[in-house]
Amino acid sequence: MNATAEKVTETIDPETVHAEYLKRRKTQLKMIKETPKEKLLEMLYQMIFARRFEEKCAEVYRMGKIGGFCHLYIGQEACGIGSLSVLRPDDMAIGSYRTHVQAFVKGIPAEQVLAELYGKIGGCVKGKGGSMHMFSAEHQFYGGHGIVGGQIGVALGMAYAAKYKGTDAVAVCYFGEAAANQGIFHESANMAQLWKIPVIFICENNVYGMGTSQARAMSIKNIAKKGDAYGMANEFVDGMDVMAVRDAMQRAVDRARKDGSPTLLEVRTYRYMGHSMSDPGNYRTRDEIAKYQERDPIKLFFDSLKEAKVVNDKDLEEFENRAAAEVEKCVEYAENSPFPDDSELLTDVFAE
Ligand SMILES: Cc1ncc(C[n+]2csc(CCOP(=O)(O)OP(=O)(O)O)c2C)c(N)n1
Repeated sequence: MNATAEKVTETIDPETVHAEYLKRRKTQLKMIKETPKEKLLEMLYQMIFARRFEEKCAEVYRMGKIGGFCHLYIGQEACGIGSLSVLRPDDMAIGSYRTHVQAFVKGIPAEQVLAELYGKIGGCVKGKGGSMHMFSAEHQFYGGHGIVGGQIGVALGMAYAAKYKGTDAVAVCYFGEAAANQGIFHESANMAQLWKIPVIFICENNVYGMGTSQARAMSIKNIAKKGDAYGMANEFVDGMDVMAVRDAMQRAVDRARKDGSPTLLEVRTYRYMGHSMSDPGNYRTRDEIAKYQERDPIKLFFDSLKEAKVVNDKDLEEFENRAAAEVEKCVEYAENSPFPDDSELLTDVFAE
């Protein structure tokens, strides 16, 4: 764990996190200079596309096109995109029910993610899983899990399998801060460190569970420190800074590939929307949301790239137009895909 992380985690206050961000701005610009331009542009585009995709999900959900639960990732883009940016295609990822973005960044075609939300046969699991259950073995994306923390033990098994087979692939596991209170987190952390299992635990601390703030539900503020209880490498990460997420993730991946050592990253972020589409959000104020939005991850990244002369305003406009057009293509695909046939009810239930 680094020393600055310790200081930042003492508060959830976005102003303090921002002050730390300004202090490491020079390092961030240096990192930008050292990263291939195509990678930077890809990440910026993915963040913009992710935002437009999720906004579209909200829109079509309200129109009654999507049934069941729907949890959006708006505000958290830097976490999924920064972390997945350092993975190889054979590395594995798994998450909670808030994983539309991780699913398509890991390689599942975005139109299949939207069709899955629509419950259509063209969805990545033929419309049988819906918003919470994106999955593709081909793209090494293992869900989509509705049980809070349930994916943590599965991630441990996935990473163990990679080690057992003698590959140097790693598994990354996303979960919310509320899931870090679950027993499965502690049992998995203990075993991961004891057996040197190449898993990277990414706790996406978006400040709230369903409607309960971390402060009301957890006896400590510093989730990264929970790794200390198991002797596990851990870091606090500014989750609104995509380069900081990428940087911390690179360290975690290097550690895991070298000798299987696991890492716990606490990525401090914020969700702009309700917990799910049915959450009116009465537990927080508009002012609070606005305060976090001042550190919008897309804006922060664009400003840095602009300062480093990697992009300009025209590029941004072009990305926005391209993202809007691609999202429309996803809608067209989902709308035109049929609902599954009744005969599909009995397939994919048990392994053959
Ligand atoms: C074992 C279990 N308990 C309770 C629930 C109900 N539930 C669904 S989401 C949620 C809050 C989880 O918050 P967090 O882990 O911080 O993730 P976030 O939704 O903020 O991404 C709860 C309590 C559940 N799905 N599973």
